Amino acid sequence: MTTQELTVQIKKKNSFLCIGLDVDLNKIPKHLLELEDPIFEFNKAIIDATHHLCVAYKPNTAFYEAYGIKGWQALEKTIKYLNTNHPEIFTIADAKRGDIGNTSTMYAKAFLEDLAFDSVTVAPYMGKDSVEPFLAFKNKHTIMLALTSNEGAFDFQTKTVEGKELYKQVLETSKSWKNSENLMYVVGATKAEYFADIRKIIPNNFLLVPGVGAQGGNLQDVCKYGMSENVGLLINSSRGIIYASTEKDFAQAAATKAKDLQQQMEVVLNN
Ligand code: NUP
Repeated sequence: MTTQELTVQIKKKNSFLCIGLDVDLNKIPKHLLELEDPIFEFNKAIIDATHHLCVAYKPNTAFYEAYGIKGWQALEKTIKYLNTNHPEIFTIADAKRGDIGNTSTMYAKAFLEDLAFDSVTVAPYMGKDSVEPFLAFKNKHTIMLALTSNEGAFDFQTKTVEGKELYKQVLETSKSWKNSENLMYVVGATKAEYFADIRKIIPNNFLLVPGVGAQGGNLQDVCKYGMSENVGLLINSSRGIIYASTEKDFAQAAATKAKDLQQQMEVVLNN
């Protein structure tokens, strides 16, 4: 999917919501555990109830890898279900990969070709030759960590290196990489005060913004400082939506939470 197509979807649905599919078997409704593939059944029910309210889904691969082969099969079924039934929805494999070049190529193949996600998250620590293999995939997107939502972001990312904060170095340097037009960046919703500075460096790239909901980030602040001409934001909530209820009404409860965020986004888009 191209970013233009993504923006069309955002305007059509009045939403730039990304729903995080972070399935934890200890948190899903108990009746699903009796089914053969509880992870997929949970995702399917959430997708069926919420797809009209969001433009993206983001399974974090940790929640699938933790369940071994069954988890990986559930991830594969989930992305196939999305690509078959909702091809207009942007998909993100939140895997935070990145390694020496030939290894990164294999990671990129795994997520962008074999599983056929639209995008994958990547860590920038190993530099240009670890990220460019991901960027080589046409009409796919590499979402690089810039300023993350967690407390540990202050350990390295905001430290000054050669007169500039490290996250700014990451943003600036990556702009010169081959196929950098395929880059998006992760910026945490909990760091709203940094968005204006970030937009000075990358005015138009899409930002994946986790941290709304369970981590306490503020949607309005993110929009005020982070929105670009083409909207340029995908705001993610995982636990805040998918675990709204642990009863049989869980999918409907998730839809209610998603609708609440979508309606706030609609107000922002119409102003
Ligand atoms: O900076 C980041 N913060 C973050 O929470 C980068 C991420 N990729 N995430 C992920 O977003 C996190 O691993 C989880 O999958 C999701 C946030 O989930 P929640 O706090 O909305 O439940």
